[in-house]
Amino acid sequence: MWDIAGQERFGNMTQAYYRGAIGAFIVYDVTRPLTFQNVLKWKNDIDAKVELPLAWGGRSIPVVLLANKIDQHPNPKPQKEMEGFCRDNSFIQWFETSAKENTSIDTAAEYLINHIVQLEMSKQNDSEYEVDYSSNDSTAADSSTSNKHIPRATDES
Ligand SMILES: Nc1nc2c(ncn2[C@@H]2O[C@H](COP(=O)(O)OP(=O)(O)OP(=O)(O)O)[C@@H](O)[C@H]2O)c(=O)[nH]1
Ligand SMILES: [Mg+2]
Repeated sequence: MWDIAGQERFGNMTQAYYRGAIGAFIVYDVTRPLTFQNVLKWKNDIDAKVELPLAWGGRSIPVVLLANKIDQHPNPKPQKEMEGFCRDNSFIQWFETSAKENTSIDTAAEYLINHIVQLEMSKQNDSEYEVDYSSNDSTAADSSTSNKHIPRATDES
């Protein structure tokens, strides 16, 4: 699992993180409207640089949108607007979360994982392809790092 830093200066490095990914969260901060403006930049970046394995149809990877820090601020976007935004921009779902208060984090993770499992189950029977997880990683500089967790400052809190 990779946690990509949001700063623009990391923009050119994203391809290495995305390689082999089969799902993603895009997190914005409801207290900082500018971060919502960047959501589509990240979605387009993901869609341009990674797709599902051929055996799963090779389409865009599922992406869940998280409106984070609802402990500090109610999400200023009405539910209808968020639903429309997700439909228009191919997010599979969105959740209001608080990483601080552990609100809806598990729910969001389970939603994405369930979606991925459904994709895998629906594709594996009728496909002539075998899913080869290693192929997506074959050009990584060090394939042994492909599953590592990046410690975050917030892990301890
Ligand atoms: N109140 C509140 N604070 C939060 C929440 N989630 C994160 N924070 C705080 O927001 C700040 C930024 O959190 P990070 O996890 O570093 O955010 P990030 O998006 O990973 O930032 P970059 O990696 O620099 O792009 C930290 O001070 C966190 O403690 C939340 O749900 N509620
Ligand atoms: Mg971070």
